[in-house]
Amino acid sequence: MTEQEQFDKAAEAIGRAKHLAVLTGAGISRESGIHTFREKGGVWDTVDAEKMATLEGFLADPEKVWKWYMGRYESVTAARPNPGHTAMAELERRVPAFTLITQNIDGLHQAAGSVNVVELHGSIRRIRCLDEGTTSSEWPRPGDALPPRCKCGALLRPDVVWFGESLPERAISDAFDAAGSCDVMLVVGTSAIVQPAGYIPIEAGQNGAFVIEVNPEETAITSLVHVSIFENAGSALPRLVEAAFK
Ligand code: BJW
Repeated sequence: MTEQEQFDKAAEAIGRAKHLAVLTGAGISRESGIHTFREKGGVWDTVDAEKMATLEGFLADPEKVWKWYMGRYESVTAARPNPGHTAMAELERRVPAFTLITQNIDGLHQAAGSVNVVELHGSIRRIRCLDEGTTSSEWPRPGDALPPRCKCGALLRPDVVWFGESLPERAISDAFDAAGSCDVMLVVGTSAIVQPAGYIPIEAGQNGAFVIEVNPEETAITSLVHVSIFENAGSALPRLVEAAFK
């Protein structure tokens, strides 16, 4: 199939979808200025994931991990949604049933107007008490003592999912329910390396869904999807939505 044929097939499937599920990763926020993880110059090129994105790393040096997350919080809250995010919010308004599953912690889908968002890896816009599990959006202010502590005295942490930690139960069950019931799945801007998120499109495909991938590069699931659009999300997604509902 030519690139144009693949694009047309994807648009046709989206236009006909009764339940469309979308899985997004860091690539969809790249054009909002947020780094991806595993590309050259990505997050894991500059920091050690074992030290910064595991509970063990956090407990070994909570101040260092908090300082790093404070910087990331600042860049995420300064970022704005791009046309890729906006196109996903538009899809939600057009398709009869729609589930947006994201691995991103940046909140940019919600900022673009998406409502039904399943956050698999939590949100950098919330903090959580390590003991009580209670969450709040009261992020520490620049100059506050780090690490911040809960009123109960326990350490507070960013409400994100680190390596070796379970994903939020409700999010994982909503995501796999959608993979089991959607007729079309669109996978955008993820290497699909991290599990269990990377398995969601595979599950959808095994359940008979038509799986479309939008990514400038090949990924761990490219050989398993029905159609690949090798483009940036910010340019491909608005055109895809327009072509699907013309
Ligand atoms: C564009 C673009 C543009 C660029 N447009 N596209 C062996 C087998 C199976 C599992 C494991 C295993 N060994 C270990 C595990 C478990 C582990 C795992 O999967 N590890 C892998 C690295 C192998 N998973 C876990 O630990 C998970 N928990 C779990 O499994 O619990 C059960 C368990 C418990 C105990 C032991 C074992 C299992 C939790 C995973 C948590 C992931 N957390 C992070 C950090 C979040 C917080 C933070 O940000 O600070 O989540 S890691 C990071 O990766 C982040 C992301 O959400 C996640 C996925 O990354 P993503 O989005 O795919 O980004 P990239 O960079 O990989 O890809 C970007 C893509 O965009 C690229 O393809 C580009 O081409 C593309 N792109 N520009 C469109 N403009």
